Amino acid sequence: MTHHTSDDKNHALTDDRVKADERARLTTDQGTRVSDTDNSLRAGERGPTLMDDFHMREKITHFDHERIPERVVHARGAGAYGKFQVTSPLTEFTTAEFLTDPKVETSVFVRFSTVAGSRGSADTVRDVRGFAVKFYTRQGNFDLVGNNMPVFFIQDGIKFPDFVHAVKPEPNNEIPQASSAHDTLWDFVGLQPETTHMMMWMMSDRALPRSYRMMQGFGVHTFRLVNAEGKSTFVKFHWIPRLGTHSLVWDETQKIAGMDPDFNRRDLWESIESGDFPEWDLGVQLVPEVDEHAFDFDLLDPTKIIPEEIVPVRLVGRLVLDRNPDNFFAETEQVAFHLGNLVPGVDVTDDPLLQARLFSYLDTQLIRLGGPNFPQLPVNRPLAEVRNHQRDGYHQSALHQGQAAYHPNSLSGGCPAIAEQGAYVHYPEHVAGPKIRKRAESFADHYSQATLFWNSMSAWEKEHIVAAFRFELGKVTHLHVRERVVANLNNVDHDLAVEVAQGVGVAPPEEKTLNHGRSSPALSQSRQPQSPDTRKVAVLASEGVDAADVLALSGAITGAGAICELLAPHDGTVVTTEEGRLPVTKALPTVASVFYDAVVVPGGEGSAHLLAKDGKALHFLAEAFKHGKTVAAVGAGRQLLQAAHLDGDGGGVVTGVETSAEFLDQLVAALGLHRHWNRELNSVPA
Ligand code: HDD
Repeated sequence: MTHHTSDDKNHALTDDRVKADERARLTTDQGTRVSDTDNSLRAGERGPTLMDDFHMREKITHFDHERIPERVVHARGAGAYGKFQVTSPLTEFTTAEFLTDPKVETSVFVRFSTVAGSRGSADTVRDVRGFAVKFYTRQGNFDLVGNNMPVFFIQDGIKFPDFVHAVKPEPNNEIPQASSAHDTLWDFVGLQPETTHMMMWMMSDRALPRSYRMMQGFGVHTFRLVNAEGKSTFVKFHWIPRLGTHSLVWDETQKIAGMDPDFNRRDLWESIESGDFPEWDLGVQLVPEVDEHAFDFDLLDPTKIIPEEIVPVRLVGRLVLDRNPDNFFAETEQVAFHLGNLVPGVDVTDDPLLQARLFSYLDTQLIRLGGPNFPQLPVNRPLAEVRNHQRDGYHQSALHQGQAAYHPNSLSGGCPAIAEQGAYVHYPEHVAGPKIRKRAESFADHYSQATLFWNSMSAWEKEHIVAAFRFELGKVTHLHVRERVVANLNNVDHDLAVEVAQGVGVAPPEEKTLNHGRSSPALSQSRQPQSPDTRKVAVLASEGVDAADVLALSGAITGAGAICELLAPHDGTVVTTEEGRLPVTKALPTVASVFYDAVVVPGGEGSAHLLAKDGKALHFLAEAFKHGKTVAAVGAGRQLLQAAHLDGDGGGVVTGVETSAEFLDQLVAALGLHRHWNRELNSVPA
């Protein structure tokens, strides 16, 4: 892996950093030194506190004002800095320098998020994930504010407040937190069939990413690229993770939400700290303007994809995240994305969802960040020079010099002058039409692509989707709401509707609808790149573990790029068969199988004997098996599989008499598969 550093933005932030400094002395905000910050100033040891105590008043006042409104959606997130570099220049299509000059490394800040939960909610909930990228290009900031799903719930932004009110906790009791499994969401969904395609994605494993590093990103809308001749080409943006797109299991996500609500955030932070920099390819689907009407859906409809089999995804650039922020609030919380942050060569289309977004993002920052000067905040500040006549307002921190703050002027020598070169030019699209509140007829088909998605799923993905619908609708208390959703699903696929109906106790639809039979194989996660890279493997050990086994296992696991942790009933060290000692990475009571992708039990009679009586260890194995993970045991360690009733080889259960090369190869191969879906997972009582 090539190691980059996000130099440009990193360097530009140098003067903003307040470093911890041993020589520093405590002061007030005014710089006056303070010798006691533990006792307020009072009249006598047991007397009342005095107004004179400016230090106490300042300290408490600042504290009282430490909170800002959380984002109205995408409140919970995690971010990192990195670099983007174009690898296959798009010079033919755009003038944007960051997409055309392979020598240019563009600094970026990326924020991943969940949508519905509040700032303190859990990471691993069933939800869409935000994937917002701020490119600090030399031509100005460009924001690509996308999601990990390529379509959206609604076609027109005027519906966004309705949708968000429906999915957020219900207004009377603010229940449930960060969950779509409740009446108001499904009431809305049943009455608004344009949500159907997106709800298929939401009920799929895409809503449960294993890691932000293992998740695709999409610009969703059709955008435009504009070249030097002013010619426009439609474009869909894709982020494709080098590690493939992989997901957790529903049961696992619910447990993690309690045990480590920061699971995805921690994973991002730790991978960057340890130098396993997350990477994505930038992909584009390009459609010449003359082909605007060549599809059986409207390119302006954000509830539709362009199937990759029809317009292939060209890989054109690479994104690497290589630096964690210094301060969560200052950077990740105060970063402000906006679809209207465009640079020359990239433009928008008339997608009615996109158009509303162009209004919303700037507007929301004004209340969230308290005024119009938020672009001056370090994380938002462009690397490109900023010169204009915008002045004053809350939190203005620039010292604009000169007499004239208007254009045209002669008093400041006419400065800043209108740009003659490199200015943003809006694409001169011809528009005409009556003022009218009406959706185009070309937006009317809400089912064909929902069916396409369903048809493209493998058997296990279909099972997960049915289970998700059953869970979510099963939480809905109004029977008519369940019925309406099931009736709507009949428009997607009859078998799907019947299976969901059976699970949620409503009559299956009688009319057998026709499935068009088309599929887009690229949509299935079963076709994602597989690799053991950065997977986390637990090695279970106790006193008397076989040291040679542990050594061989950790060698093979780390050699394959995975992470190996030795877990024992207690922290510190464990005694090995050879009377040596091995350091324990973590004590079993502090962890759980759901934090790992695989579990291995090494040999050593003593260790196997102790663990076979340890409920936590047995549950660990059974639960890992239930979640489709690789479960392996060697030598005496195999006794544990028997004790956990998991004997039987194959399908990701790897056993060996000893840590032979063959056993280790099988283990690594199984690890690379991520999960083993051929198991009867529901029968495991864990
Ligand atoms: Fe949005 C935040 C993505 C539709 C209004 N949105 C927000 C974020 C992401 C998206 C990733 C978090 C940015 C961050 O990390 O700070 N939103 C999307 C996508 C959409 C979409 C991919 C559909 C294709 N959004 C959408 C609509 C509207 C909004 C239709 C309003 C009409 N979105 C907002 C917002 C937010 C926001 C209210 C909340 C906080 C913020 O902007 O900065 O303006």
